[in-house]
Amino acid sequence: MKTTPLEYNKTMREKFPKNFFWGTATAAYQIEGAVLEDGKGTSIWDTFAHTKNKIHNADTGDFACDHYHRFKDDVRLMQALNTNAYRFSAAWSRIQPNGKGKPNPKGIAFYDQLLDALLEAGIAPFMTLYHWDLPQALEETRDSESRGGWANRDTALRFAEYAHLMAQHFGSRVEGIITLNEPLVFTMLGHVTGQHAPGHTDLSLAFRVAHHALLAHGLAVQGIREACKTPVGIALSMSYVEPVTDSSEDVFAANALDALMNRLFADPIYKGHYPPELEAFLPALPENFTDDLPTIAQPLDFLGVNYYFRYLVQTPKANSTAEGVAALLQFAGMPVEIIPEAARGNPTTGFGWEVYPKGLYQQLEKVHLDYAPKHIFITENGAAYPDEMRDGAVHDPERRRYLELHLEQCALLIEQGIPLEGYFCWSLLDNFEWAEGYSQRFGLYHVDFATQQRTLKSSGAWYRDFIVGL
Ligand code: IFM
Repeated sequence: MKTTPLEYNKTMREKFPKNFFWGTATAAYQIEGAVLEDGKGTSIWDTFAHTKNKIHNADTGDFACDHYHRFKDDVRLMQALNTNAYRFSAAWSRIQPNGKGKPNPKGIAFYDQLLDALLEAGIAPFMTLYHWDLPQALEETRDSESRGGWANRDTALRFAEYAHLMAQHFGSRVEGIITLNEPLVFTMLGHVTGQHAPGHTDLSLAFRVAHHALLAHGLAVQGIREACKTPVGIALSMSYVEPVTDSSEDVFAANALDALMNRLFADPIYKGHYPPELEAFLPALPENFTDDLPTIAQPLDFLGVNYYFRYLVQTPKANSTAEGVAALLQFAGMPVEIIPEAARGNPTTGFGWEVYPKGLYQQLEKVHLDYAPKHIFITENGAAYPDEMRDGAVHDPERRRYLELHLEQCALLIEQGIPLEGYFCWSLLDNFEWAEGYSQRFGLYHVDFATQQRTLKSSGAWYRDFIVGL
């Protein structure tokens, strides 16, 4: 007899353990708004979003989802989804307006109240300390060679102080602390391609920035451990990288891209060295960088993986001029051509990203073999589609299917004994999608940004029912 979709979902749901964390994820600048309230300092994203021609439609996060004023209602929305966990980030410049010194009591009070609401609702909080909104004052603090922000080593030391104070104050009430979100993305888009804050386009900065982010992470882990016993991890963006053929050239190209996209941060953290494939870049690292490697390689309690899509690559067929990350590799004699998503024959999301659930399995299996993290969480997974409100409802079957297919891979990973212990859907709400402004909607709840009305999408209703095994 044929299994109905409902029966199929029930069987799949049963593969997840009882204590699995079912969550949603957000980030401060993308949802909070209130960018100048209660003593908050400006961040590089406040500055960047107000710079001409940087953001689609000149959108900014000034109001975003107004979560700063609506967080209690938003926690009720999480409860209505049956989630038992929530991943959010703290805005560093709410806590330390200039990135250093005494904490701002009103900034602390906001996250205290958010935690109260979450704990009262029975939702386990996972706090990310840095989701890209560096205090502007640190971007302007220069080293002896006039380098600011993450290119300045001092930023790593400031981050460690901030992490320590956050752990002292909030540590005992959160389930997990995530030091950095997707350092690769803020390194590359913020410093190489210039699409994200602070908007630099300097290939030579990339490895310096990456190293300081890694050092910031390592020092922060030490500081957090001094202050509390809460589990600590990091959230890394990872995409399975596959060669088009198994020719040695294509495999070489895939390894090079994998080293840059998946191992630039994970290798130093888990193995204490940079990926051997990236040797050509070692001269771009700060002098004496090897002295920092033991600090960077602090043992972690968990690894967070943000998975959205894969890369399909080959060695370039003709002499091509590459851009962004591919240009970095080409520069080091490792030419890689990424096959356009639309040419791969699989469905793509509204953002143009290939829907490739199997890559989630393949990448996590690889992570398990390469690094053996004690606990793994999918700290982000989700899809943007051009949702439309019709007669008061948003019907988004493609997002539902995306979630279903990726959760199916999670169930398979669990069956294989890979310690996957939580899934955080990106995102709770439609929100400010960085350079894309409000044009890309990732939420399980639709947000009407003019009225701030939230409406559960049909994918959200599916996730809600799946969580309780309906
Ligand atoms: O919105 C972002 C998030 O801030 C970081 N990870 C990817 C998401 C979708 O692009």
